[in-house]
Amino acid sequence: MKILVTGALGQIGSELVDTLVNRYGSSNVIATDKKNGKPDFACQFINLDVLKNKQVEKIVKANDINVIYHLAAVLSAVAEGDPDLAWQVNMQGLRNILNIARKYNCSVFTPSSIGAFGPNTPKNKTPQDTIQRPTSIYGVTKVAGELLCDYYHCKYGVDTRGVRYPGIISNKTLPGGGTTDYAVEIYYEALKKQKYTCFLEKDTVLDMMYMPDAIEAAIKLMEVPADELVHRNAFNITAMSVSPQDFADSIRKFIPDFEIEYQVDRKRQKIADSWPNSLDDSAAREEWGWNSKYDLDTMTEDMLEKLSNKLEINY
Ligand code: NAD
Ligand code: AKB
Repeated sequence: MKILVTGALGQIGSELVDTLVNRYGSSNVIATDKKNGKPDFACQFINLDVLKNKQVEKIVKANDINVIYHLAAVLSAVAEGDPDLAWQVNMQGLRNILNIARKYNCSVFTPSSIGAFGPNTPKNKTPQDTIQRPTSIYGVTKVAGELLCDYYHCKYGVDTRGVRYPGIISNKTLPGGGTTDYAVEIYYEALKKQKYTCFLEKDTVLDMMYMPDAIEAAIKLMEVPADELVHRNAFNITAMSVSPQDFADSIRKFIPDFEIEYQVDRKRQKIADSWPNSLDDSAAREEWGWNSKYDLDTMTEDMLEKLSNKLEINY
């Protein structure tokens, strides 16, 4: 197996690459990103813009790539500020990857999001197959991406797979400009200042997940035999359904003086209000054995421990 990861310097990619390297060996993973970072990966890193078709093809061909984790994307808050960029990267970028996957017989993992749902989607226990009329440009690209992946599978036989990730919480790389970013910032600020000003309202409930579960989901889905999948693209997955107030209560179990206040950013609040409160992930559980390990408190304990080491702040 030779794996290419796009968008590898992002929140998810930076941790997925490490796990892929541990699992499949450093010579079998190539990490790429448009950004010029200083990656600490134990595998090869190449600068790659997924909009540059010929470059993508050159790398796939030269390295006999047969699995692509396509993570290059623009997230919801940034997308809303630049819808043209979001369309280019999230749609044209995906299309380029799918065309190359078709030509070189690669399987492709592409994450969708809770952002693929909209205000008239059932809010609680949102079903796997339901109304999808998102009102953000991010959501529009995510639904279209889900459909495009289905299309490439049905029409050309490309082995496309994907999950609808909820907000992901992690401690290695900061999130890239989404609506759920508060759920990461809150831990950094809890350690640095014992205080956080949240940009969403205190009772805005959204699905969330700790990074180790998110990585496990991607790899597990890509390893399952194809004939066991009915919903191959865009599986609902979740680990917890929580509000800013729930995060604050959980943090207070470890940092009793922690305080939270609210200064609502109307643009991100509007996006959050259009997303579900909780997903029904039974299709993922039934078809490929999806199960999360972390709940809110076990995640909080681990986040605070890891961040306290990273930031060298005791609590
Ligand atoms: P991120 O913003 O942290 O990282 C995206 C990476 O893509 C960045 O490193 C960026 O430099 C790169 N990129 C942007 N344009 C590019 C281009 N033209 N060519 C190559 N690279 C480019 O995003 P993430 O959080 O790691 O998300 C990865 C995927 O997971 C995305 O599809 C996102 O929609 C999805 N997702 C993420 C979350 C989450 O909470 N992090 C939740 C749901 C879905
Ligand atoms: C965002 O907020 O844009 C992402 C997501 C849930 O897709 N974290």
